[in-house]
Amino acid sequence: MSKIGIEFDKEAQAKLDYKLGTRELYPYAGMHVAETLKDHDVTIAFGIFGGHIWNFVDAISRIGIKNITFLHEQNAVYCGEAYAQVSGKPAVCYVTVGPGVGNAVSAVQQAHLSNTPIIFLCGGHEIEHDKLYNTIQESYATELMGSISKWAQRVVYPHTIKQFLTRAFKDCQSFPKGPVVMELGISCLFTQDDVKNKVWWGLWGEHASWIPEWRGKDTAKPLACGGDPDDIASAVKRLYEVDKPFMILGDGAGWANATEELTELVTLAKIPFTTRRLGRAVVSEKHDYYYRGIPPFRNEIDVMIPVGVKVGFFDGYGGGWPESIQISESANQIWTYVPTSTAIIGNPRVVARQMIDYIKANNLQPPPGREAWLNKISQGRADAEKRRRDKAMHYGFEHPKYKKENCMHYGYLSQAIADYLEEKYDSKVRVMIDGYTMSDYVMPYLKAVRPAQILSSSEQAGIGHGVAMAMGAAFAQLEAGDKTPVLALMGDSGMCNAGMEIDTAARYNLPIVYLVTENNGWIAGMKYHWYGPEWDNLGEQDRTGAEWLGNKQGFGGLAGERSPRLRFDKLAQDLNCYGEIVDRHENFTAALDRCFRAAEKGQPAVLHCVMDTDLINANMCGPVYCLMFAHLPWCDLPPRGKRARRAIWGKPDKFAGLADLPQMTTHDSWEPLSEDEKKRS
Ligand SMILES: Cc1ncc(C[n+]2csc(CCOP(=O)(O)OP(=O)(O)O)c2C)c(N)n1
Ligand SMILES: [Mg+2]
Repeated sequence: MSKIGIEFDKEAQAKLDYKLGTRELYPYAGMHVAETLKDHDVTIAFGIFGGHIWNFVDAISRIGIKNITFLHEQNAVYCGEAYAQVSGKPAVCYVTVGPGVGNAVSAVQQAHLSNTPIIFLCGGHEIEHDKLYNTIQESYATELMGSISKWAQRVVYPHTIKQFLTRAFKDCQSFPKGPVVMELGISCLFTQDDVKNKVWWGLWGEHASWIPEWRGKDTAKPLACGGDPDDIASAVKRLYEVDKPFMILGDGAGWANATEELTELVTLAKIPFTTRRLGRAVVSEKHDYYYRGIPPFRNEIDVMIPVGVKVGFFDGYGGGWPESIQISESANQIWTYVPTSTAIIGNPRVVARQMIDYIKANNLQPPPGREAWLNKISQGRADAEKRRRDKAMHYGFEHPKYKKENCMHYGYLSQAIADYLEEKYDSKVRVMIDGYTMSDYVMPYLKAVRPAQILSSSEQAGIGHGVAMAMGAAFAQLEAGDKTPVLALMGDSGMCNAGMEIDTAARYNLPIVYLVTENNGWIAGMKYHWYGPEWDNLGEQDRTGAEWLGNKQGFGGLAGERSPRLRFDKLAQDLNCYGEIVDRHENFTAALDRCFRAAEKGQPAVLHCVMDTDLINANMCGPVYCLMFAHLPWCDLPPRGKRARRAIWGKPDKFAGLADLPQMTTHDSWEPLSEDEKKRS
């Protein structure tokens, strides 16, 4: 056992020639924090120190927990989120009061949306100056974060720290999981423990608030519940009546650690399935019954079984779903807009086991029509895979544009990445999804074979999180003895947003490859669809080349274009990472391989990929974005914007004026723009 601080070591204290507490603060608030973390098997904590929190940051280290120091609080918490998702344990993140709390907001919000358990510890200013705005670093974490956490608590007395923190560990892991904010302010630090004797005269003693290891060896484990046996029976019976069930494994299935049980269930009951987010590869995506996404013949599905799925925006709120059997660990995530024959509240691992037991006890056999359904699914999967590969190759190095120009196509890269990961790593590499354009192309190509393999910003749909999430995934893997490199798919602007943090990845020798799809800014290609080549639809002052405050701007618009373009490979090299740049398809895989080799040796790598700047995420011209751009007058739209708007919203009950125009079809977002299409109208 490594050396621990003397304040945690009773034997060492006995040998001291003075009484602890006469020459220093003892006991102190940080001790209670550190001891509670230790009780909950915490091994690592992520954050940035500050005056108000040194007491617990130091204690965390002195008790033997590893501190990871970041450059920006946002990244410490993003890192914690991925660490929790990969390790299955709550992450501990800490920030100082004021600026630290402010900087952490986006990431705490994301963890709240992704239902990830985080113990978020922050400092607090002294209560006696509340709302006077006359002290240093005033912040109100409980108010600021009240709506983006499961529970936000200001702890005032040191003797209550263990009680609140122990409860925080229990609550953050109960479904729906989420971050718990604990503000441990100056009052906590400088009030002495014996205040309880002064206030309550010690009426209830220590145990009234806290007992050590309240659940014995299970203290750190999440609580789990099973389903109502009557609901289990009716769900299983229904599954064995119908020919064409389809299961969706979501976040809740991932958190439940249900690989063994769910694999047995889908195999035994012959249920085709797809996987979402943290549910990806809870059952391997190489399983025979796997289908990527919901099949195009979805109308044939007769019973849908969402398991731990947040049926929301990204599922079209379940619109058009048939009868469903919903399984979730919390009533909070049983969706009342989904037509439901049975709703089971229970941990997916426990519920799957209950269902298996019922099937076996009753010796049930799937109906005869099930085989044809399974065949259809597997044929559909093979066809879709072939279609995807053919399409990617069509835009590969034989394509005239990429023979001629030094830039690459997102579709080709998607296939090349998936092939590389399969060939070298049996598709076991964890992938962080960040770059907006790349995310649209790459998702169907990635294959996952182990849980928490494809991580994203979930409903937050942010950018920049991938830099530190890759670090969290790497820390969790390394703790488990797994040195497989982690791949972060970054957009160039997301990389600018958070990319200095690769310095931290380098300091801790993390095996990460940052693949940056550089397209000269924030989706620069959108100008050809909605604005015009010179950002013509913006005000004069924002157009390309406009003069402003006496200076001629090299570029204009909204995308942050620049000339010369940024060089992430050079930035990486200066930050002690490996860096390369690649701009041709035929050189891509070898460059990617060199980056993985560097990462394997513990040097984070950055692969700057020069992309075709014309290409955009298909959603930019899909129904939602066509509405987001519906304010731009038709007469001002470039050709692709016109086509998309006419094709999607040109309906008499929507835009009657559009409906009167001749019909148009939307373009394929994979197809590079022609010179004509780059014109304004
Ligand atoms: C934090 C945050 N700010 C703004 C947005 C809105 N947004 C969505 S995608 C995008 C552009 C992303 O640019 P980049 O990271 O370069 O990726 P690209 O799509 O260009 O590949 C923006 C600004 C967001 N999702 N998150
Ligand atoms: Mg970009």
